[in-house]
Amino acid sequence: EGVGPQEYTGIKLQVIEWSEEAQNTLGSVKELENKNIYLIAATMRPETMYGQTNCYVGTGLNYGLYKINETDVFLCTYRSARNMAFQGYTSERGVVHQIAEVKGAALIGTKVRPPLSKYDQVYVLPMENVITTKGTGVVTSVPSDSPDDYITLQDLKKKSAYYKIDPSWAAFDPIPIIDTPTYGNLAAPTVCQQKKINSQKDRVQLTEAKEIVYKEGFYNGVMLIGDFKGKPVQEAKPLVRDLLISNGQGFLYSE
Ligand code: A2H
Repeated sequence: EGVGPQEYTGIKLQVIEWSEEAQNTLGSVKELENKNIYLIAATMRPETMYGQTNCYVGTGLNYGLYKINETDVFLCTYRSARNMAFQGYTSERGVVHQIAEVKGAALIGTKVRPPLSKYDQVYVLPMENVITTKGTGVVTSVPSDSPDDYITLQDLKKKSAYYKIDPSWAAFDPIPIIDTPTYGNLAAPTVCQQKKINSQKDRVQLTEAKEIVYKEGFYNGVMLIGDFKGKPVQEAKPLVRDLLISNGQGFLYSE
């Protein structure tokens, strides 16, 4: 990718209820009892958090549960937990304390609370293109403004049996959160339809769609919802990031 460090916003999605498989492996771990456990997603678009409809993990990836302090546990990749420890988020700087390990596949169907979203509970679902070397390995899904998130959700709706999910977990509709002059208020679905993108395997077209939707949203988008409704996206972005941080629902994460 580019030169220099990437600045993400870490988003805390609190676990409300484990999937059956996660419950079987993590339910008996003493060190997790009475803790606030969060899946940590890394985003470049904090202003889109009003439109979260689900959360994605890679089924083949390994995740850890890391002790942050006496009350909080973060679920993310080891690589990102180590970065967080060196960025001062653990009680002891640079020290990574892994409580347990879990495969992405076991997390599918876990219910989490996405900060700022209209939906107060959403599900963890599988995405094929989650890479281990970027962010936390957890991607929060905003299908209104991310072509990857939208087309993956469409795949899951169409082929729920193949992806081994309950159809109700993928039944959350995209939320209009940003208005754009060229692609309306659901830019990602609109551009995916215009480009006839059929699945998350259409990587080349998806890369183009991502670029188009990103530029249009960032330079010409206006917030339709939330604390900074009516403001241009460029202005809202740092304001929403700061709001998430001051609420304790997010933090700066770089790599
Ligand atoms: B973005 P960059 Cl609305 N694997 O957040 C694959 N994708 C990952 C990832 C991983 N390990 N970690 C983070 N990401 C996604 C919101 C969003 C994002 C919108 C629109 C575009 C967009 C909601 N999903 O990203 O290459 C995360 O999704 C377009 C690239 O470091 C993160 O921001 O810029 C973005 O990719 C970071 O990718």
